[in-house]
Amino acid sequence: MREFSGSPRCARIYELIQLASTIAICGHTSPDGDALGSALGLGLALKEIFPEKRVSLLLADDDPVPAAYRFMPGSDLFEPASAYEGDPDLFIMVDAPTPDRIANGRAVFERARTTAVFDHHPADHEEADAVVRDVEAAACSAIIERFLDACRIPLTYETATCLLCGIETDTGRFQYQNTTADTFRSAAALVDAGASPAEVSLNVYQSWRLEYLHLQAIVMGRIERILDGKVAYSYAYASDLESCGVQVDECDGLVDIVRSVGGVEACLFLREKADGTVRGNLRAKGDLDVSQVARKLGGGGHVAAAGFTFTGTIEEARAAAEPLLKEIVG
Ligand SMILES: [Mn+2]
Repeated sequence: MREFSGSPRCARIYELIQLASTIAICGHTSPDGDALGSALGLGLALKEIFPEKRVSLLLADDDPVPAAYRFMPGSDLFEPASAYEGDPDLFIMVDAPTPDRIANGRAVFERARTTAVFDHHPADHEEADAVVRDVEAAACSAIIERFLDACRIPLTYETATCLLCGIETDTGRFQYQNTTADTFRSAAALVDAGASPAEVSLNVYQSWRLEYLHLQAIVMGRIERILDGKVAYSYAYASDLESCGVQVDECDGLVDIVRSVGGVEACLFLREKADGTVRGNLRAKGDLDVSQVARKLGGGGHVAAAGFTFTGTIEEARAAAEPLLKEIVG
């Protein structure tokens, strides 16, 4: 066994990895760059260093990997958790606080002999045998980078690219309040290992489909300042996505457009879903805690970036969220 210089909780997960012959790794439902990047970065590294182990990369949902993230090396290795029939020796949940956030992955989590978590979301309870939770970390991918470093598992171009994508997307290209010197230290280690910030940016932020940009124009055209100008608000109907020819998994960046309004302290973006519910995204630009609002509406997330799903119309979701936002913006 190699010498271990990480924290005791990291050491415990490394021990579980060494003991396991079959390992399944899964990130949260409706995966973003960090959920996919964390799972891939960890999975590719473990496959490389433990070729004798069977390492499976699972998707919480039955949907394919969103197009923007298919450039990540190994993204074709993902399989839907619903199609995974084994009982893995170890299930590693990444970028998700509790198994209720990993949709179909939950059943595999429950069948697994041992379980571990790497995550940076707040959690009110823990369900795994070993947990590395750092709510100060900008991205789960940064936690994985530190874990691999502590385990002295060398980074390859492939692993580093996936982890850099996770960090770059969860920090909004190093623009959000979660970006710290430690974030740059992790990113620097990944770039040293061969990852290219230009390659990640080109694929994630400079490769929009024209259809998406036209939807973005509609959302921009609807932005208004509410609550005495302290909150920017906009929305998209399911029919807008349909008329523009945009897929749901392309819409993650729309909230950032609303967030970019000068002088606001927070923003709310609502997107009507085909199933009659509304997905709400909240962002804070300063010290406000928008996760409180999301939690009161049945959702959750980080202090500065949170979300919820509302049953009803866009107008009803706005009416429910506005008074809760008023409480925090004063
Ligand atoms: Mn994340």
